[in-house]
Amino acid sequence: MTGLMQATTIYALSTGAAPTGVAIIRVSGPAVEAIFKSLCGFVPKPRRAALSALHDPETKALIDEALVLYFKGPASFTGEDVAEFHIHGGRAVIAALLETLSHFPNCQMAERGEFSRRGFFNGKLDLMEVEGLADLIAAETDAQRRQALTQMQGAQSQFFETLREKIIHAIAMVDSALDFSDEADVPEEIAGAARPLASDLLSEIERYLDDGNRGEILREGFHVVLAGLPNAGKSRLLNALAARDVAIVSEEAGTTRDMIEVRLDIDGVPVRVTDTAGLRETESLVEKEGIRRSFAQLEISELAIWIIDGTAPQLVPEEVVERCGGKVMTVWNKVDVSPVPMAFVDEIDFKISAETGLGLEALLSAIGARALERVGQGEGAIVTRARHRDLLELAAAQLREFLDGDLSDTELRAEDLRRAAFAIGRLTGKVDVEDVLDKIFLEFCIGK
Ligand SMILES: Nc1nc2c(ncn2[C@@H]2O[C@H](COP(=O)(O)OP(=O)(O)OP(=O)(O)O)[C@@H](O)[C@H]2O)c(=O)[nH]1
Ligand SMILES: [Mg+2]
Repeated sequence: MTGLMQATTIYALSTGAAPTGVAIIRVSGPAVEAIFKSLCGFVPKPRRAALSALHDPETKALIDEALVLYFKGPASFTGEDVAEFHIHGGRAVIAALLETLSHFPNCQMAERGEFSRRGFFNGKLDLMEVEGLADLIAAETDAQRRQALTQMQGAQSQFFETLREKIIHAIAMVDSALDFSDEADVPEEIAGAARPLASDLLSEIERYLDDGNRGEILREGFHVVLAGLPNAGKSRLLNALAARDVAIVSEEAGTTRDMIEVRLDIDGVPVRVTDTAGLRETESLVEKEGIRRSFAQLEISELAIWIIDGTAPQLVPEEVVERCGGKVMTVWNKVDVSPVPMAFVDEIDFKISAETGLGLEALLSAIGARALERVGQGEGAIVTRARHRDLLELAAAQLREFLDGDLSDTELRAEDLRRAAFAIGRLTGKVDVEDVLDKIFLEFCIGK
């Protein structure tokens, strides 16, 4: 596969949608030096910026004046020869250079994530690092940026590599027992010596897994659901939190049916707030479906905010308490027209007016505090995706099999450990991973 890929040279626009002040077109592959010679008339010194006119090799017409950079392989992002053309970011300029590049033999437009994919195959970055890079590009808040950067720099990869080496060490211990297979009890004793090691490894993995999903929640955003009876002011509150008009607000009960989500950045922590359909008995099939979805959202949320309509107050329904347990926060709305009566004072966490903005700041910082407590500032999470969790769980299950298994069957026990090592190896891509590659690299936009 690598051989085939190296035969082609790929190119793509690596910067955002035109027009921009500067646009960067990146090229990777064996034709890079030939391209420099044709377009610039020379090959720039590696890693030295040079100013050059770019000429179409066929018509000799001037395309643009550019800053050109050469990264000679393997000291490049992809591990191959890489060129960067920093051109003026106008649509026609970009189109002209891309068109010119397409005329070079074996030169084609890169697919999504193809630069990173080549980097992976050439050993420039492992899968955890690739995912970290994808997350860094997607990061919207500071905590997300920090988490992604740590992963891209290989912090988790190192943990997993050490873990895998220790498992391999345990495998070697069990395998060596096979040499004594004709002597009574000796193999069992030798293989048994690997048990404390496996048990330590299991505890370590369990520690990584038992993190309240903070890394994954930080990637996706801490999920807050606004729920309440119709007309409580959920949509008004969503608009106030988003500081723009995202949801329809109306005095008609049953306005909202579809989930509406806004993403907030509260002191660097990403928070997703979902507005839902008001919960009530209804004959409308559409509204019923909306309510079913409201409950589903409430259940998967990290924080459920129950909004009480101050002008027609009712306590949190039993069903909501049962389904959401300790994650319900009760908010009295419309305090501008209905102050909280004594009977409700102890029942509510916050009083606000979504209309006038009263109390919103306190509510927002309480949401932020909950989110921060749950996900942290983007430091220290080992597991940041379901993929990591699944593989670690698989490895843990295999270690348990080993610990619970019959030691006299040495070959089977070695196989348990081998499977555990394989699962860990798949995290960084040390072992055969074809099936996950497409999924990971397709997350990228073109030019990454
Ligand atoms: N006075 C006052 N009115 C409010 C306040 N918040 C919302 N309202 C009004 O209450 C009515 C209902 O508001 P919505 O935000 O549409 O209520 P909802 O909870 O989204 O309702 P559904 O989508 O039908 O479930 C509208 O007429 C709002 O203007 C508030 O803090 N004070
Ligand atoms: Mg609504």
